[in-house]
Formats: sequence, structure tokens, C-alpha cells
Amino acid sequence: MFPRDFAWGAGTAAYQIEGGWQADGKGPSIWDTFCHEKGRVFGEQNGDEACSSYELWEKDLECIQQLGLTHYRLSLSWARLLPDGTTRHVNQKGVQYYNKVIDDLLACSVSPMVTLYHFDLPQALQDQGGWKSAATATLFDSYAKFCFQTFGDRVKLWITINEPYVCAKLGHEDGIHAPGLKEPGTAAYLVGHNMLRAHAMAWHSYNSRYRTQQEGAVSLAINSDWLEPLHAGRTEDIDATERLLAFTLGWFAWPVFVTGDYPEVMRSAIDAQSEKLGCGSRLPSFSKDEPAVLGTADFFALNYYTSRKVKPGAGCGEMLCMKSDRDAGEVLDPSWPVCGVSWLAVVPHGLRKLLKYIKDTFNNPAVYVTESGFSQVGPLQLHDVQRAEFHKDTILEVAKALQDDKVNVRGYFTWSLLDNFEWADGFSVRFGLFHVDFTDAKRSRTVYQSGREYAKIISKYKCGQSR
Ligand code: GBH
Repeated sequence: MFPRDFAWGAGTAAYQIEGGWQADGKGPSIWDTFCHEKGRVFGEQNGDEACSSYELWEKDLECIQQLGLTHYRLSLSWARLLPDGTTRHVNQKGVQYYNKVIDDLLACSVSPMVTLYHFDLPQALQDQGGWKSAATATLFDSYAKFCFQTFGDRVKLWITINEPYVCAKLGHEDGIHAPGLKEPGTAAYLVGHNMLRAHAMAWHSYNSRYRTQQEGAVSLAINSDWLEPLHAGRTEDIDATERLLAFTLGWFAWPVFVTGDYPEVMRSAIDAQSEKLGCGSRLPSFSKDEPAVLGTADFFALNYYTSRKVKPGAGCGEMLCMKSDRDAGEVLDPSWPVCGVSWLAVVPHGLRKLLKYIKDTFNNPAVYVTESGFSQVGPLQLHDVQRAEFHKDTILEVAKALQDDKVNVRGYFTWSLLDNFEWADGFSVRFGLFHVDFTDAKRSRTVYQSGREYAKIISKYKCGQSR
């Protein structure tokens, strides 16, 4: 059912697991700052220690081996490597840490997939305007080149930026992620734009300087729900679905995979709203003098969690906001169970549909499902039957996408290897295949039933029949 070289992975992100927020010369990131402010995160929690993976990497490696993963997706902390965000000063201790992680993985025949940016901008760069500033994109490119140069002899799968949508919207429109800005209807578009520029520059750097020697692949990870009109035959719902898709998946996938520019539907909706409110358009344009953004992905990296039904939405009155621009309301189908966090309706078959859509819309790219996960809240249940079922069902949908729809799926990464710091929800939401005891100084890791089941699936297919 699965190709021989299919990637069976699990993922984590630096701020969510490492801890060691001030260890060995690491600079602060926007998540350090954000969590240390009152009222930002559930229970005033923070990632100061998290899973202590900076100290306990060997324990993570044991988990990885216990699952039999072929791939492990981790992110690098920019501020651990470059404390002030620039290559003026390199923190060698940080370099040593990631060198050890990468070398240990390879020694165990596990291939690393490395994300350069998973929400944790160096605070020093935020102080100079953060992602709203065009200069941050250039500094990201320097950081990316530094990482390709330092680790690219061993890392063959790169993700530049994880979920630019989440950084832009949750960080700058809603203010519920770092840097906690609430500038509705303006900042998110600017941030998204600079992130696309940053990604494109880094891809071009890899392409022109490192690809020939290192022979790796570079992309960005795009999160998307599967969206369907609330009423299949109703024009308003169909239009609203098209708009919401353009403002989420399309926002980043269209420039990179289709036209080099934002979806027409997105631009015209923003322009129309701008005119109504008597302000200029807020969606930036790509300059012809800069490296093209079109064609800057060697594969499609998809983070999939859930699905939505869509109808025209309520805006925010006369105010400027993305909600009014996109004019789409999201509804859950009553047949979809909601488990754990309120946004996560369990819809494995949505992934198959989304994969088919990606194949048809983006010219049949190689696709990695770089995140797929299921959360647990409330009392700890190590016997997490629902999560085990979720991964089994979702992997079955991937198999159907491969076999019946001929989607070129190359891998599946569960989110997450470990229970970890779940951003604004702190430690109250658990996504791991291993439980981490955050009350224990040793941060002991215990496998969930879902971890055992995932290991069985992997061992069944890892060296299984080739197609
Ligand atoms: C992923 O994003 C992240 O990459 C990962 O770090 C994280 O741990 C994982 O999700 C689990 O959350 O709060 O109602 O505004 C997934 C995409 C998009 C899902 C934003 C949650 C927020 C809904 N996320 N969405 S709400």
C-alpha cells in the first residue's frame, strides 16, 4: 500500500519542547517574552523548561527509536543559534546541540526534516519591527544560509517557515500568539507578505548555492482545513468556501505554486472592502525586482488537522478586520466528533479530499503530510484509544489518496512525538504519542497506547510491499 521509501515520522518544535530558554548563550525569542507577560497563556505557563529536550535529547531519541520512525521533524531555535538574530554572533553551543541531534538521528538511520522557523522569532528582531519589517525577511535569508551551510551536509529535507498563516493571523490579527499584536485587517497581510519573501529568498539561496552539492529539498509548511460549502447547491456557500480557501491555503500556496501572486479572489475581496471603508488596499504586491516567489517549493508540506463547512460570515461592522474581508463563517458538521480542543473536529476523510485537491490544483506535487494530530485535555488517559483510532483512520485515508487518487504522498508525520507546550493553551492540551510528566523534574516520558499502535503500523509498512 505504501511505497518503500515512504516517510514515517513524528514532529516537534523547538519552543514547545526544548526548554533551556537561557541556557548556554541562547537569546530570547518572542515566545519567551510573550509567555512572561501576564494573561497571555493558560495558567501563566511558559516554555522555560517545557520537555527539557535541550538537556534530555537522548530521551527523545529513545522515544523515536521505540516508535521505529524513519523520519523525525524538528525545528531549530533561531535565537539559540544566533542570539540577536544576525550572523554577527554565532552561539557555538547551539550549533553543537543541533549537530548532536542530527548526528544521533542519522546514526540510528532516522532522517531529519528540519524546520527553520516554528513561531519563535528572536526578540532582538521583534524590537526592530519583527515580521512587519521587510528587513526581517533578509535576515531570515542569512539565517537560512547559515543553517544550510552548517547542517545541510546531513539534512536533506528543509521547511523554511511553519504555518505562515498562523504567525500572521494569530500573532498579528488576533493577538493570541506571540508577538501578541492586535492590528486587525492590516498587519497580518504585511507579515504574510514578508514571510513569503523570506521563504522565497531562502529557497533561491539553497537553489543557487547549496542544491548541487547537498541535493536536498526545500519547502514551507502550509496549514489547511478541508473546506466544503454548508449547502452543496447554494451559490452563496460555494462562493464563501472559495473565499475562505483563498484566504487560508490559497494565501500562501497560490504565490508559491500557481501564479506568483495572491489569489484573485483574495485581492478583490480586500480591495472591495478597502474601498468601502475608504482606505487603501492592505494586501501588498510582489515586486519584480525581487526573487520570484513562484516555483519556490520542491514539495508540498501540508499540516492537516480538521475540516469545516462554510457559509457567508458575519464581519466586524465598520471596523477593519480580516473577518470582514473574507466574509465566511465556519460551521462544524454535527456528525464530526470534537475531541480535546474545541477547534479540532475529527474528520480523517477530509485529508483525502484535501490531498486530491492539492494534486489537481498545484500540478501533482510530491506531498508530505508534515503534521496530523489529535489532542487530549482533562484527566490523563494513557490508554488513548481515540487518538490511536484517529491516526489509523487518517493513515487509511492517505493510503486511499495514494492508491485510488494517485496523489504523490511521500510521508506522514504525526503531531507530536511528545506532549509539549501547546502555545496559548500551555500544557493543558496534550498532542503527544508519549506522555511527558511536567510535574517530574526528570520530565519522564511514557508511551501512550497511540504510540504503540503507530509503532505497529510503521513496522507493518516500513519495509512493506513497494507499489
Ligand atoms: C499546529 O498548527 C502547529 O504547527 C503546532 O505547533 C501545534 O502544536 C499544533 O498545531 C496543535 O495545535 O484557537 O480557535 O483560533 C495547526 C493549525 C491553526 C490549529 C490555528 C489551531 C487555531 C484555532 N492551527 N488554529 S483558534
